[in-house]
Amino acid sequence: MQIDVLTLFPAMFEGPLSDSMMGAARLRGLLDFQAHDIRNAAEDAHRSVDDTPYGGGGGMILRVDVLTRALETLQPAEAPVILLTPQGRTFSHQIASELATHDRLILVCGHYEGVDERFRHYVSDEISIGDYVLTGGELAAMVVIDAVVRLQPGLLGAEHAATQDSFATGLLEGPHYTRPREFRGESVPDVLLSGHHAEIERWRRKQALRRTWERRPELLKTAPLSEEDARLLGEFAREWSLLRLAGER
Ligand code: 6GU
Repeated sequence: MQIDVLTLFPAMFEGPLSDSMMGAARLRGLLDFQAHDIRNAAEDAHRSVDDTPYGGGGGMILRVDVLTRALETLQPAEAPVILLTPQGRTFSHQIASELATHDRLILVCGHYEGVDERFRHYVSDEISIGDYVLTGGELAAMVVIDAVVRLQPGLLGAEHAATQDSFATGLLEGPHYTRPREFRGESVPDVLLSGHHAEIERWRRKQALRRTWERRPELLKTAPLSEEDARLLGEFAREWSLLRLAGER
């Protein structure tokens, strides 16, 4: 997959996209990443990319002529152009899966107070990574890139296929354990040491349901659930109301 980013701060991407899984994806040819400096598209002597807003008010606005010139150095390209902005649709696993189906993405990082409104006609999508304001779109772009690239076939081993992820299954994952078997008096649950694969799978499903029920109950409305799942949830609900009656919750 090819990902191009238009940014005023290309150096911000160096560490995050060279290390760990993103670095591995690039070495293995699963990610062809390039950051392009928007300032290279500036034309005046001062290489200015932004200006004060018409009508007054504070802050600086990225210029539409500079942004489109930067974009057109990458085009024509059959690729979605995604503007990172707190006004975009909120990023999710579903959006990551959708973006992962493209061969190429172009991400544009907004900065300062925002971009000239007329630039919106040149983008196909606008994404935010949550309801808080960052100083620029770069960190958001890196979040999107990480979530999309880790879905590329061949990056994760078959054992940790992305299909088992929280949000792919619609549930949070249950607890995980590794050595040591006992730590400061706390042991690993016996079932995990039993070698009974079917029982372990049943236990894991139950734990995932419990954790989701406790922490993100709204996910249960849309997660695909079996009859056995529904029965387990009924069990938790009864347990919980008993605890409440006993004044423990
Ligand atoms: Cl995409 N950009 C900025 N500046 N702030 C954000 C964001 C994006 N997503 C959440 N906050």
